[in-house]
Amino acid sequence: MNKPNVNISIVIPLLNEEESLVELHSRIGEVLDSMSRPAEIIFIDDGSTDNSMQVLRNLHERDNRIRVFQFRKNYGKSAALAKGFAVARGKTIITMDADLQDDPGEMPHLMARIEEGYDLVSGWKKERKDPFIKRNTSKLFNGFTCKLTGLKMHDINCGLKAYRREVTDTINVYGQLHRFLPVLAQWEGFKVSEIVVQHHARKYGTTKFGLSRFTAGFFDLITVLFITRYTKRPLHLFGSIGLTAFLIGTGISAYLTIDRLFFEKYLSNRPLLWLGIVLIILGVQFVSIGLLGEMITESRK
Ligand SMILES: Nc1nc2c(ncn2[C@@H]2O[C@H](COP(=O)(O)OP(=O)(O)O)[C@@H](O)[C@H]2O)c(=O)[nH]1
Ligand SMILES: [Mg+2]
Repeated sequence: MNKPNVNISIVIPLLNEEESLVELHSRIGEVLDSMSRPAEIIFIDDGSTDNSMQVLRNLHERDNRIRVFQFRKNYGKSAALAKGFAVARGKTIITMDADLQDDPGEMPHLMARIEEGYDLVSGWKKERKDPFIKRNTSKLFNGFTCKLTGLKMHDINCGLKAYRREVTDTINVYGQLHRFLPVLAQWEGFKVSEIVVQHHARKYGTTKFGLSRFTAGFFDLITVLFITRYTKRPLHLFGSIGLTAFLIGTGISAYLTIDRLFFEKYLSNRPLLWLGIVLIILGVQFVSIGLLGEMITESRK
């Protein structure tokens, strides 16, 4: 099969967006025509239970730039993006939400920034058209993540992003890590930038991420911190927690031992004894986990 010469791959993960797809496709089509670059539009249907797949099939018949992939069941946005990245053939990959909240008209601006020499350009929904709670929790999340990771951005999880191919080939998106792609990219040494983009209110359908996004986001932040800071040296993290617990436990036990031996104080009614024992055991366990981590890292080299 001869490889088509594709310059831009647009990757769109979606779940139950039947009402938006036709309009989205025609808006993307208009913008692509004005950009006159060879492009492909990759839709990844992540186990939709509405008519999305039928709508995509119809679009595919009319436009040969479209490629459609379907998951048997819902695997999540990260898995869908990973699939899109794996099959994309373009030099630049642009991702976009399917719900018409992201504006395809921003694609030329993203491309311009990539051509300035950046590896990943992310949209910044400066004027966000989302409900109050979401706007503010998201602000908190962004501020917190930036503080912990050293990234200087306002809007980490915007669906609209452009990547140089090398970035998508390098970073590994799984679980719910799609929220942290700029963090992972920066960690790999890529140049990350952001531009202000237009954002629209949701026109059709409903949001797919409910309250669970908040707890999930928190755990993912821990994962990301762990991956970016400590995977290469797990003993540094587990070892320091373990050593601290062990030393405090030993201190408590030493104090109780002196009390018992020299001051005849009995230990049967002293809850502190338990704390000392627990801390020593925990300490040894943490150090052992760290050592196991080191062995796993070493054997994967
Ligand atoms: N692949 C995939 N896409 C999803 C999933 N949930 C949402 N999406 C898509 O991700 C984009 C953003 O989702 P949306 O519900 O609008 O989230 P919000 O804008 O943050 O409220 C839309 O294009 C959705 O269709 C999912 O489980 N899997
Ligand atoms: Mg949305």
